[in-house]
Amino acid sequence: MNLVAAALPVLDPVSPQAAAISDLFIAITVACAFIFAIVTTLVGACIIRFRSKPGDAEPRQVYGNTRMEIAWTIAPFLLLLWMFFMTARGMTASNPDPVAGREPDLIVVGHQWWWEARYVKSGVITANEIHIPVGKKLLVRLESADVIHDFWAPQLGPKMDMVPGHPNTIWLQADKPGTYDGACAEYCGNQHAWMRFFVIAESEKEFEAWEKNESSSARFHLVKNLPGVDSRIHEGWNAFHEMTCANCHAITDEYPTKVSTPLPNAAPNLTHIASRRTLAGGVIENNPANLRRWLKNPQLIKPGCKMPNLSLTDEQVENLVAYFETLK
Ligand code: HEC
Ligand SMILES: [Cu+2]
Repeated sequence: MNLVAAALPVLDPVSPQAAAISDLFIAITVACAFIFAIVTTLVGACIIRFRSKPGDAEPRQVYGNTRMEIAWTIAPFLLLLWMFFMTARGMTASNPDPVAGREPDLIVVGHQWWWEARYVKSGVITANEIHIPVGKKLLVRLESADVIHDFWAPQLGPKMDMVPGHPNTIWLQADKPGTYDGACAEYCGNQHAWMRFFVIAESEKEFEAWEKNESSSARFHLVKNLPGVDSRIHEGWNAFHEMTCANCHAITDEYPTKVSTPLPNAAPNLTHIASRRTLAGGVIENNPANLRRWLKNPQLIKPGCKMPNLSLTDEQVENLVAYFETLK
């Protein structure tokens, strides 16, 4: 199953929208394979049956066959008509119209080269990891902050363009719990290939727990008051808020901060950075060693990305890593 999903996700759909695409793909592939088999068999049979043998006279010359010509015009016409209706049906089933007037559950914004996910009701903002409750059909509004991107989680539904100034909507649903890969499907600049995301489908309960944690502010204020806590964490907090980081990234904590409203969204929200699996659109796993490498010089890891090399000292990097590791 997982091997199939990895090789050809279209064969392992987990939502009715993706199943519609999968069914269409299979039906048309089978029909085409059938035609291919008939044509190759007939050509093969003719090559053998009518090959020239020594002593053959000139074969009988045939100048047309009305019945056959009608047949080979009508048969492909009917076949194309069938494909047309199958495709039209698949298109409607894979991308049903949004209910008029319904607010989206989720807004996903494509940025060069990462994804911002905003949960409309709870106000949760996260990046590159979209949690959803299993079996629920969520209406997602797709926007872009810069150029045209394309949202695509192959096992969950169709591709949909994210066009600057022209939001599109899509239904997002997963009927089985799991982690589903997604990627940008429209070339959008040099790090397009590292614009990956996950959709994590979990039970209603797990989803609620996740959303509750995400909507809480950073836990630094708790940690700070514990006796014996690493002073690095405090220094890291200072570094984040005193340097330019907070102009692009938001971390909401219960400390008076210089973070302005609306929160800066030029870069991923870091309030719960330590709970995410990857960094920078999936380019590296999220662990302290990689976080260190990233902060030391993001341009080495994701050349051209919109986070400049800030030439941090080793000391500053260590402090920031210590602080970020508390942001669960
Ligand atoms: C000019 C805006 C800008 C500034 C300033 C900036 N960053 Fe970033 N940062 C980004 C962008 C954009 C990304 C996402 C890069 C990508 O995935 O392509 C990012 C990614 C990150 C990530 C990975 C986040 C994730 O979820 O993948 C961390 C951690 C991070 N920055 C920390 C910092 C720290 C610490 C500072 C200050 C020392 C800082 N950034 C300053 C723009 C900025
Ligand atoms: Cu893109």
